Amino acid sequence: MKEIIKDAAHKLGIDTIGISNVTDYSYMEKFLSSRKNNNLDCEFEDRDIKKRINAKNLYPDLRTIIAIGLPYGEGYKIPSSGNKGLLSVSSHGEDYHKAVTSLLIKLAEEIKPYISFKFLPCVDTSYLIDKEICKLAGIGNYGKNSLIINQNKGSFIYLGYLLTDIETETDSVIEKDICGTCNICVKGCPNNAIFESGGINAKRCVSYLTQTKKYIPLKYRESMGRQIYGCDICQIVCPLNKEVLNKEVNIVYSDLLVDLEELLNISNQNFKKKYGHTAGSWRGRNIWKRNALISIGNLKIDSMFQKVKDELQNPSDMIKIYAAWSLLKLNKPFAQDILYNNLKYENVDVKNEYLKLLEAEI
Ligand code: B12
Ligand code: SF4
Ligand code: SF4
Repeated sequence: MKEIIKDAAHKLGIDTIGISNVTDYSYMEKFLSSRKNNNLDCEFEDRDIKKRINAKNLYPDLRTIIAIGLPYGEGYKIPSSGNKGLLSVSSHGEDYHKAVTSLLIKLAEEIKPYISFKFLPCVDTSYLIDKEICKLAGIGNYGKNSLIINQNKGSFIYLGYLLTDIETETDSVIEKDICGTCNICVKGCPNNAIFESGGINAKRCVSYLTQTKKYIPLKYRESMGRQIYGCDICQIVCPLNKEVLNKEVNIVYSDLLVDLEELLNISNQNFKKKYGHTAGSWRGRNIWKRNALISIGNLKIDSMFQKVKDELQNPSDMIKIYAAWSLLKLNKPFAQDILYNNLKYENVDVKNEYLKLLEAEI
C-alpha cells in the first residue's frame, strides 16, 4: 500500500510526501498550554487545546495520515521597488489552500483504484497542528524559526495532508537537529520574535501583525516595514533555503508588489477582483488598508501626506488612528497641528488615541 501511495504521488509530481499513523499528540498539551499561558499564541489557533491534540477529534475513523509538502518561492528575490507595499511569497499566484487541497484530492483519486477508502483533506485552516503532523510523517523537522524544513526543499513548502482510514506502513520521523549553532533567523527577525532557543512569540511576528484585527502596539509598527501581508525574512535569510532561492527559474514575482495609493482608494469590489485569488486576501480590504497606512509612514512617502490626511475623515475609527500615526511619521509638526485641531470633534476612543500618539515618540 505504501508503494502504491508513493507511486501515485510521484505520478502527480509530488516528491515531498510522508506517511504517519500517529493520531494522538497529547504529549504537546504542556507545551501548548504554557505557550497560551505566557501569551505567546495567537487568535489564528483554536483556543481549545484538548481538541487540537488528537486528530481523531476531527476524523474518528482515522488510521493513516498521508502528508505532503508543496514547494514554492523558487528563485525568489525581494522585489526592489522603493515606494510599494509587499506581500509575502506565499501570496504569489493561486491561493495555496486551493492548490494543495486540489492536489490532495487528485492524490486520493489516484490511490482509489487500488483500495476503497475515505479521506479528509486538511490545509492550514483546520484546528489540527499541521507542522507536528507533517513532522511525524517524515516531511522535515522544525527550524529555530519554528517552520518545518525539508532536507531538499527547505522551509518554502506549504503543508497539507489526507486524514484516511487506510491501514499501511509508515515513514520514519526525522529527529536530527537541523539548525545546530546557526542563529541567523534569530538575529534577522525584524521584531525579535524568534527565541534564541528556538520557537517564536506569535504576537511579535510581523506576519501576525499584518493579519490581526487587534490593536498593534506602537513599538511594533516600525518592524512591519512595508509589509501588507505576511513576512518572509526568517526564511529568506535561512541558509537551508539558499538552493531554492538561488534556483534559476522563469517566475516573475512582481505581483507581490502593492500600489499603496491605489490600496487607499480601492473599492471592496475592485479589491476582490485584483487580490481575491491570493492567499492573503482573506483578511479583507480594511486590514490591508491599515497596513498600507503603516507602510506609507515607514517608507516616509511625503508625497502622500494629503492622501493620508484625508483618511482622518474615514468612517472607520481603526483607519483614522493608523492614518494619524502615519501622518506623524511623515511630518510631525504639521500632523500635530492637524490632530490637535481634530480632537474637538472626535469620539472618546479616537480622541484618547490621538492624545496618546501626540505624546508618544514617533
Ligand atoms: C497560527 C499560525 C501562524 C501564526 C503563529 C506561527 C507559529 N509559529 O505557530 C502566525 C500568524 C505568526 C503565522 C505566520 C506564518 N505562517 Co502560519 N500558521 C499558523 C497555523 C494556523 C497554526 C500554527 C500552530 O498551531 N502553532 C502552534 C505550535 C504548534 O507551533 P510553534 O509555536 O511553532 O511550536 C513548535 C516549534 O516552534 C517547535 N519548537 C519549539 N521550541 C523549539 C526549539 C528549537 C531549537 C526548535 C528547532 C524548534 C522548537 O516545536 C513546537 C511544537 O512542538 C498553521 C496551520 C495549522 N493549522 O497548523 C500555519 C502554518 C504554521 N503557517 C505557515 C506559514 C507558511 C506561515 C508564514 C511563513 C506565512 C508568511 N509568509 O507570513 C509565517 C511564518 C512565521 C513563523 N516564523 O512561524 C505554514 C508553515 C509551513 C512550514 N514549512 O512549516 C503552516 C503549517 C500552514 C500550512 N499548512 O502550510 N502562522
Ligand atoms: S515571519 Fe518575519 S517577523 Fe515572523 S518570525 Fe519570521 S522574520 Fe520574524
Ligand atoms: S536560519 Fe539557521 S537557525 Fe534559523 S531556521 Fe535556518 S538554519 Fe535554523
